Order: sequence, then C-alpha cells, then structure tokens
Amino acid sequence: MMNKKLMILPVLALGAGIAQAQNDPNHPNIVFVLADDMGFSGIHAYGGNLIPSPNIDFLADNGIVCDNFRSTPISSATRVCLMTGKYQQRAGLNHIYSEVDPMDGLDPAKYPSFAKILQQAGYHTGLIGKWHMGQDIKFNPLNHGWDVWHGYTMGNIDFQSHYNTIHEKDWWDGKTRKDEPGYVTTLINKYSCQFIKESVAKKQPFFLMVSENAVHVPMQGPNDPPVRTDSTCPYRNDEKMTDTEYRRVYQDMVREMDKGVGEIMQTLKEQGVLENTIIIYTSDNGGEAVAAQKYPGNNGYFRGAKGSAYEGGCRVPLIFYYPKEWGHRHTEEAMSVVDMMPTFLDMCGVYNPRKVDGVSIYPTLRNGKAMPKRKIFDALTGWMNVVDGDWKCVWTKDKQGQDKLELFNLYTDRNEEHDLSAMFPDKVAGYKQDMLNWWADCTKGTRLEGRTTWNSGWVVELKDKLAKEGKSMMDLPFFQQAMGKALMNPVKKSGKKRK
Ligand SMILES: [Ca+2]
Repeated sequence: MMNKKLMILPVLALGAGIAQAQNDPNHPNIVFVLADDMGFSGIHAYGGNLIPSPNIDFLADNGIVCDNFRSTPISSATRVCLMTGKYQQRAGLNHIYSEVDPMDGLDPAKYPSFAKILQQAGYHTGLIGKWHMGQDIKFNPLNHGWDVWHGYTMGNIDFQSHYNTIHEKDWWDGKTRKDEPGYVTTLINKYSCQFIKESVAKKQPFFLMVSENAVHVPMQGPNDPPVRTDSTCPYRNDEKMTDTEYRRVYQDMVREMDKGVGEIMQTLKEQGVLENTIIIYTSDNGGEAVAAQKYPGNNGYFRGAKGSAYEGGCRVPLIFYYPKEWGHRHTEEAMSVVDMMPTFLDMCGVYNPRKVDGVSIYPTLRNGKAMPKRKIFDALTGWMNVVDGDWKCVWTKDKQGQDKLELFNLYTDRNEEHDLSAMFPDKVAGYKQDMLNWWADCTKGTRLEGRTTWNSGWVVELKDKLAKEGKSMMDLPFFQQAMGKALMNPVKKSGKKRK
C-alpha cells in the first residue's frame, strides 16, 4: 500500500484532517519500544537463554526480525541518531551528554527532532521514560516536539528511589519534577497505556516512544530494595552479585518490561487500534561487559560490549510488528540507527523535509527491497569504525599511542577474531581515509570541529578545560564523591580479560 504523504502545513488544518482518520492505514500509530543496554540476545526471540519475554517473542514470531541492525554503542549517541536521522557527531556529540553539566544537551533550535515534524503533521506524540539528551529545561522533551513526557532526564535512575547518578530525584511529568513512588518499569508501562488511551480519546494518530530503564544498572527487579538511598548513591550494584543472583534480577527486569509490552498490546486492542499500529522493539546499545560475564550469551557472544568499537557494542535486536501488512520473516539487510528517523516518517506517511544520513527501511519492510549499498560509520571517544558490506575496519590506538587499524570480514568471522589488515593494506588505507573524510564532514561547524575522536567526548573535553585552569577532575566535588570519598562509588572497570 502506498502511503499518501502529508506535507507540513499549519497544525490546525492538518491536525483536523488526520484526526478524522485515526484508523487510516496511510497514517498508522507507532509504538516504539527502546530497551536500555539490552544486548543482542537479551530476549528469548534473539536466542536469550532462559530469558522470559513471551510478549516481545510474539512480536518477533509475527513480525519482521532484523538480524543485521547496528545502533551506536552508547545511550545519548543512539538517541541523537533516532531524533535527527543523522550521525551524532553532526550535533557535536562523540560520547554521552555530560551528567555533570546540565547545559550539555541536544539543542531543539539547532537540532530539532522528528517528533516536531509528526506533531506539526497532526500526530499525538508521547515519550515515556528515559531522555538523556540534556538535563536543563531548555532540552526538555516538550521542547523537542513531544506532547507528553513522563520520565527522567539522565542515563539511568534507581528503579525504586528514582535517584539518578548525581544523587538527584529524577522523575518528571513534562516540565515539572515529580516525586512519584513506583518501580520505574511499572510506571513506564502505566503511562504508556495511559498515553494510548489519551490519544484515542483525542482522535489523533499517535507516536509513542517507550524509553526503558531496563536492563541498565542498577540491577533491580520489582521486588528488590533501592540501591541509591538518601545516604548512598553507587552507580552500579552488580559486580558483587553471584551469577545466579545476577540472572535472577536480569530476568525479573526483562519480565516486567515484557509485561508492559503485553499491557500495551492489550490496551491497543481494547481501544480498537491494534490493527492499525506498528510496534517496534529495539535497544540503544549492546549489553554491558559485566552482563556478558555474569550471563554468558545475553550479548549474542559478539566481541566487545557497550562502548566498544566491536560488534558487541552496537548489535541489538530490531523487530517490526505489523502482521496484517508485512507478516513474519527474518532479514539480513544491513540497517543503522540513523535509518530509523526517516523510517518513522515514512511509516506515518509524513513528508521528511530534512537532510539525513539514514535511509528509510520502509521499502524493505513493505516490499523486501534491498537496502542500498553504503558505508556505515561510527565513532566514540578513542575509536572510529566503518562497516562496508561484509568488511569492517576498526581504528583504535595501541598502548604506545600508535594507530591500530584492524580489518575483519564479518561474513566469515562474525566475532572479529581474525585481523586481515596485513593481507589487504590497500583496503585498510582506503577505509582509513573514508573515516577521516567522514569525521571532517560530520564535525564541520560543530563543537567537534578541529578535534579528533581521541580528544573529544565530555570526559576528555572536561579534562582539557580543567587543565587550562590548573585543575584536575579530582578537584570537582562530583568526582571526589565518585571515587568513594563521599557519597558515590566509582564506576569500576572489570578486570576480566577477553579469552
Ligand atoms: Ca544504554
């Protein structure tokens, strides 16, 4: 079925047009569920071992299961790609937004999100859960085109006490901070269903983004006590857990998220809009290293983990559920998180007026059309990589600070164990130049211009700034606390090495 595209017109005129056609298949509703730190096999449908996810599995069993999708390896970066359809470096971001600087965020005036386009086209837009694109009110989701937001500004909060990583209670209703008791995933489930009902009552098609806290640390199931309290605020609590305990908690967290997907489907059904709603499930980055150690296999046994340049950092599940139109199948087409924004707009039948890096997945979903051949890039403080079909080139530095360029063939070497750079020096040289060109193009005119991936990202940039003032990170109260001198505990790196 060909979508009739809606141009952006004055809200009232267009809103009224769409409103009369809430069950119009040209403008379906979207429920987009974004898990946090969920690795490739973090759900049963993607091979998760003993992970209870029957509702998400139902989406997979009746939807399109994408086996070759890459997010970025970290939270804020993935969200900027989702919102803008562009690489995060074009918004000047090469890591997460700083949690010690509330003024570090995605400026809605410079980098407007797709939600604004949908809102202007007459969609009702709701974001429930995590934001992580700036703490100051200037960056509030309501300023980015979301009609409704219940959630938290930072990268994660305690599931019970709602303390974020800098020991603030971080739960909001729009622009108002709210002290509301409840396990975070349960609150997210509740507000997601409430948003659907509100949208139906308004007779508007809707886009609901369910932005989960699960399965990010702190690891807590619905019946576990708070980890961050009035007197202590550790970042994580899982390193001392036995493997058995870790798996019990992980399963409890997934179970509650999965229950929410079931509740959302039931609500859609009761409201008479299930048939005309596309449900999408994915994750913002790969599973953490600790998760991969304590729950082997939940990161798909890929090399590396969250934050890494290797596949474990970015390979995550991606499911599109719209059985009446697309049915069930697997696809190996290479897809990137920058593709999601143009895909959302295509699905909604709304014209995209913006230049993006991504390519709409919609024709692939609808007709099985091949995704175009292209190079997909990424970078995070300390590395860059490029994926070109089966080839992947990873650029890091060794311990002596010398460039290290590795080349893998993902078709024959899924786990990136066999570096072929010595066999194909010309290929490596070409990819190196591609990465340099990509970086220069993306960072032009942003705060990253003139920097490299090795000297950008909030930690590096903050260190540079403090050094100019003759200070170090340890002069900041946050880091004094983070090193265990006061309230906070450090973010420890795992000592375990990859075999
Ligand atoms: Ca994440």
